[in-house]
Amino acid sequence: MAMEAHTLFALSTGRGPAGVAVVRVSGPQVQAALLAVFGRVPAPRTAAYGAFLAEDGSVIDHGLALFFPGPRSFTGEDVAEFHGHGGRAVVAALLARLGGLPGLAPAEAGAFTRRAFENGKLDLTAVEGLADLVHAETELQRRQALRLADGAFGRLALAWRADLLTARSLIEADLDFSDEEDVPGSVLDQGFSLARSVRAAMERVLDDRGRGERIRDGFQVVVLGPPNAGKSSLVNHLAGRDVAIVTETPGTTRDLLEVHLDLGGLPVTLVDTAGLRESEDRIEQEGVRRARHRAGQADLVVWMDPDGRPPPGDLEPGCPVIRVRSQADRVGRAIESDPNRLDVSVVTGAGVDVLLGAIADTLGEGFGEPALIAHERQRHCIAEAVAALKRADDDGAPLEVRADEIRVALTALGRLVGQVDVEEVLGAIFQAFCIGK
Ligand SMILES: Nc1nc2c(ncn2[C@@H]2O[C@H](COP(=O)(O)OP(=O)(O)OP(=O)(O)O)[C@@H](O)[C@H]2O)c(=O)[nH]1
Ligand SMILES: [Mg+2]
Repeated sequence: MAMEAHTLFALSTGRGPAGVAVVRVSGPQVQAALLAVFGRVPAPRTAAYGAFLAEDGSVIDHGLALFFPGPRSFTGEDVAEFHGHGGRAVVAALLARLGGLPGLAPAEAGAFTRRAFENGKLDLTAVEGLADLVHAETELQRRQALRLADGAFGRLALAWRADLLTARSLIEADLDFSDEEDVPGSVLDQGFSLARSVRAAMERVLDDRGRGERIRDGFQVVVLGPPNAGKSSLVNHLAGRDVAIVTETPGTTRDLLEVHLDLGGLPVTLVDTAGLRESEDRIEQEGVRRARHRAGQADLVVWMDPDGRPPPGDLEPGCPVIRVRSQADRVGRAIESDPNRLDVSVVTGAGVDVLLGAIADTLGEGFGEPALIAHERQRHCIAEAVAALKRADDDGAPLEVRADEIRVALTALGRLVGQVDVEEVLGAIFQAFCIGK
């Protein structure tokens, strides 16, 4: 006899103190837990008000209880929610009470979502979307994660899968009957042309310039320039707080300093760097080395120079560069105007909005809409399927081999939605969750 799964419980809202805290319970002992703590099982999916009772019958708190009978619940099992006051002692008492009930155990991070996945409520891409949604910080991240969590990718994968199954059965029909005269050769063609159209659809999804991963992980914007250009001053200004030390001494910044910004929905990591110059100082040399290295990984470089000079020729970041003449408020400098350069002063604030607009425009080109692929794992599965379908299309290869490549593509799709080979990826995916989700 299989051991019955534990009934899990956890605080699902953030650590208090807070106005309200939600404690979620999932598993076979949910009704028993409601009876013990709440004195009754509320009508399904309807909030009921009452007392949460300690073991000795004293009142822990007053609040709402809800009952979601499985399988129509988040996890697919019976689920209860207790909405109480979000004080730490209230939550601790309620959790202790649940922990004292037979068959109940505290949930690990992601345990509820894992059950939802195991009970077929979510495919693996939706699980990843849900993790992203919990962590989403900007509008674009939220929209992208929501689409994934809603199963948009999973549904597409299932449609591809259905088409590939049809393609395979058409091709295998031809294999089985190839001795007979009356099977029209076009069945084979139909099969391969269906597989080709699935491959084309997959290639369109892959061809997104890594947009989804970018939206999820954020863009790297690296601020570079000679010492004293005002790089740290700009980073502080944009961050709205004193992240970096600013002094009139050139060579102040040595370490890379990062701040996270939300630029009109685009998640941006802004990196302050050491001023680029030849130096005898070992620490400064290392700072300059790190600055150059980071520039090589940037999505965008903001090059600042108070004299409006362009970046040195040996700096080729391989990404767009926005040129800024910094400290534009300082008078008495004859600077030639240059349409490819923005004048910015953090003292007066002049030009800052234009700079922000330019950063958002450069990064945001083609980023108006979220992409479907947001995880390297997803990209890998689809790329594998595409590669197999390419091999399937090689009409020099034996038919059996070509049909088998379609099976390989189907396996890759199965891996994408979590129908095959899940164990190896599950740990990594559920680690991204917090307790109570
Ligand atoms: N007038 C004026 N002064 C500025 C402006 N931005 C920065 N400064 C001054 O320029 C000096 C250098 O500023 P930082 O922000 O430390 O320059 P940095 O590029 O980070 O310098 P390093 O870290 O040494 O490479 C400081 O004295 C700032 O107050 C500006 O827009 N206008
Ligand atoms: Mg600095």
